[in-house]
Amino acid sequence: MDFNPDILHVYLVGGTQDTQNDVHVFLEKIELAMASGITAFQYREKGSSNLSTNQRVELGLKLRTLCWQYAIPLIVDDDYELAQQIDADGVHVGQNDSKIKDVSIAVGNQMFIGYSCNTTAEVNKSNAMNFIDYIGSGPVFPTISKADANPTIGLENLAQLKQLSKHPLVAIGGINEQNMEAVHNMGVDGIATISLILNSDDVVSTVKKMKELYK
Ligand code: TZP
Ligand code: MG
Repeated sequence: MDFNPDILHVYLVGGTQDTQNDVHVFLEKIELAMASGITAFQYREKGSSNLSTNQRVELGLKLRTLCWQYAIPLIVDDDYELAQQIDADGVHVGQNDSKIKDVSIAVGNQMFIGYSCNTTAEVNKSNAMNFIDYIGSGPVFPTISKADANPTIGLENLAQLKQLSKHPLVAIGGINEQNMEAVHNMGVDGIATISLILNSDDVVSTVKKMKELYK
């Protein structure tokens, strides 16, 4: 799949650790989010989650089917071998993950590549990497969803990173219905979230509000 920056608009990230390790609840919530109009989905199963490698592939293939059904790109966090096994459209790499160049060599001609960049130094380096398609920056605000999250960057730094980046930028971390408009106003290409959607009591309405930002 060719990379289109519009897929970043409403970017859901999640794994079974985000639904109390309940695979059925996870799949139900992801499908509801897809039916509600999310524009991308990243399967991010943490190393500490209960799932074995085979179970990740099995679940990944179900997500693959759902993403095709709803015409939503499937991105895998970090694990490019899993991404290959489930025929993902993209892979997302953090600064502490697999080396970005290794990922690019392994899957760069089959998949698009996202890269987490949270400082001006990281964005400057990423600007020289023609093989990446977008960057992810955050956490913008304090987050409950990532135990090892970096310090928050805040709105002003986010706007600065966006101005500096040659690549489209998706913002992540602590984004909620109250602050998402302010995040959008920083000029970012999309909003990525775990809990705003997965913990929402009304997923349809939450996704609708996010999509309104990019109308
Ligand atoms: N990377 C930076 S913050 C974060 C990730 C994966 C967690 C985002 O979760 P939430 O619930 O949207 O704050
Ligand atoms: Mg990662």
